[in-house]
Amino acid sequence: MNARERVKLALNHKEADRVPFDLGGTVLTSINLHSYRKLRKYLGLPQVDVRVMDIFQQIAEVDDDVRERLNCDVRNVAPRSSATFKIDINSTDMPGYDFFHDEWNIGWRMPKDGGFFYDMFHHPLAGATTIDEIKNFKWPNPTDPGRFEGLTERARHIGEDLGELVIAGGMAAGFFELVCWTRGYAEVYPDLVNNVRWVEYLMDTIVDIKLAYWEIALPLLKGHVDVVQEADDVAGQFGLLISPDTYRKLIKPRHKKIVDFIKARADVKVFYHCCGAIREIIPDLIECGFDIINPVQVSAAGMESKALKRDFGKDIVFWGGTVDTQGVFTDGTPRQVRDEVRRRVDDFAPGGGFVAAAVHNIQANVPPENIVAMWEAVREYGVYGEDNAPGRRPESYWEGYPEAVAVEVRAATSPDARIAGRALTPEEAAALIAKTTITAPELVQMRQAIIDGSAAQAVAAAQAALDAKITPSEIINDVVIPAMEIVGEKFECGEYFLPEMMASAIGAQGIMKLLRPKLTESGIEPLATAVVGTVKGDLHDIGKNLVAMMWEGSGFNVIDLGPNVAPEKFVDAIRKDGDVKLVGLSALLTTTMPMIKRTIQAIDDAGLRGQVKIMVGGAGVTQHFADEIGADGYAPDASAAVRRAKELLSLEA
Ligand code: B1M
Repeated sequence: MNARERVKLALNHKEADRVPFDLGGTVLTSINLHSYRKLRKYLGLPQVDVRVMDIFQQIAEVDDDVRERLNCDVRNVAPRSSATFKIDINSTDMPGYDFFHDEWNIGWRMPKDGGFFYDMFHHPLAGATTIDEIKNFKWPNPTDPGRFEGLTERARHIGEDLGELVIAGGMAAGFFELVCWTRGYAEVYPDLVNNVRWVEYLMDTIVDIKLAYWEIALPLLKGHVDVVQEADDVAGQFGLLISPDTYRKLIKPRHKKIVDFIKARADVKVFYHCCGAIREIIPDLIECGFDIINPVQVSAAGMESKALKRDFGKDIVFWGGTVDTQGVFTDGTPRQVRDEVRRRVDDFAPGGGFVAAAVHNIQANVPPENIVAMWEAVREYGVYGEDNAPGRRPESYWEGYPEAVAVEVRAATSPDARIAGRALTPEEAAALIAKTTITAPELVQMRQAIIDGSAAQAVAAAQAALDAKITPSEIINDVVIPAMEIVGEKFECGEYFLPEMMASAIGAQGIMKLLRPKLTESGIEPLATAVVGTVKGDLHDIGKNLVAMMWEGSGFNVIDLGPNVAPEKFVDAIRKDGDVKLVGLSALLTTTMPMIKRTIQAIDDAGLRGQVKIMVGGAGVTQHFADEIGADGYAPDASAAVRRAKELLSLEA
């Protein structure tokens, strides 16, 4: 049986000779350049000029010698770049960074010092308000002939000469990802609440570009390609980023359109990549026609492997999920990695429907011995056979196996999980409203506008309240803060998601901006001054922004240093303001979590530790981690971050 036959059996929910293994088969199951070099050395293979598979993510094209050694079963066929566009990296004009603009005019940069990836710094449609701006935007040409050069021949070679499974990537990322990248996350999420027509127009424009590409590519690939790859991140660590309703109304119909379009033109399976806690929409993904999900982030809420297989294993293939990359893969011993893989193989592999791969690209901090331990364990425990196969092990097989892998499995079973969210009951909502005592119509209107995420109306109502001689402190204490508490409750119980919360926070921020000069005039102080940022090397800023907005909406003066903030910048900011009482450090990557500790150390070394309380958070951060590194507080989400900040500073909650 060759590799292609093996994977095809798995994709058809049948057991082959063994579980197929993927490393480097897609841009989402590959390996960071640094860890790849280390892996080659560990395997005793000669150092080579490592080719970059994806410049943005700085991942390696896995060479044939590694593929042979690790018996990789999948290979990617990707379009070439357009004949009229070439990436031009500029290393001089942005101090501290290499940067370039891609063919969507999205700006990407990578820190020269200690950077592992390129990340976005420019969103070309940020600030756009009209549909004409979308129409007149210079979109890439999906039918540029350069893209299709040699596509058929390369796919044929992989499938027929090499006998490996052929997976085709598209001309760009997923449609919703491109919406986020061209517009900017900070604007897209609120758009989903109060600029829906505009954002739908943008979605459709991008879907059409993608389909125009597939219209030409699929006839060229037909008969040679087995899987087509799509991706759109719509989930975080503890739940979906957008509500299931928003997914169903705005994203799902377009996903279905793309899948139908592809399947009408080629007999392929469609692979869907979405990080995080997606359990709630797996039935929707199945309805859309997706056949495969990746990366199966088993450390996210509700993504427990056994339950996923039990509930969805007949209808969807799990491609990934073999080892928790937020915990055991980086922090564990090879023995722990083997134990984790053994458990995941036993959960996912019975009856086929499983392609073993790490959760997402292997990051720069994963030791090579753990990568090899993962592979060995897949080979050892993933053999299908009569007696000792996954799902058919005798009792004795599990003797001596640890009850649970010693390394913490993060959110999967966490009480912070926000899956299966529910709306506040009318009684709960009424009880929250009853806590506020306002009656003036401007204030009642303002409260409602904040809760509904109607920023312009909220600010207009605040202006009307000022005109009616209502004082700024009444507006803040009786309306803004209680309204944001209600928003926080709705978020925590799972009624509100990122878009609703951001839209509300924008309203609250707008009011605070309006009131700030008046507060200064009347000598009214903010609750406290806070400095917040995502630590150096980490460019995830959606969660940090939300925390900053919620703090601001709750009466704090917030100095937001942005993403990728070096320890000394935090120190400078604390010194410069002189009145900072709270420092917020956010990190989402296991590679950058140690930077939180270094930042705390820098604040300590500068003699400022006694002056501030330090709160930490982010997808992989836990209370346990916070305690270990000596932070004063941790919060799992932005709403809890407000409560925790007030507790830390002994302010009235
Ligand atoms: Co990335 N990413 N990403 N990513 N990304 C994660 C974090 C990942 C868990 C996905 C996965 O494994 N499947 C993974 C990390 C794995 C690991 O650490 N081992 C990962 C990876 C690997 C990467 C890259 C390395 C990909 C690659 O290989 N190149 C790359 C690195 C970029 C970099 O930082 N240098 C990368 C890039 C990106 C995008 C650019 C595409 C995008 C970020 C866009 C942006 O932020 N501007 C992105 C996204 C969107 C995600 C996921 C899908 C979602 C993160 C998010 O925005 N959540 C994420 C999956 C996941 O989280 N499981 C993933 C929504 C947000 C509201 O939640 O940020 O958790 P969160 O914030 C919450 C709480 O955590 C808390 O409150 C917030 C609001 O409730 N909180 C705090 C946050 N900070 C706090 C601070 C506090 C208190 C609470 O006190 C101060």
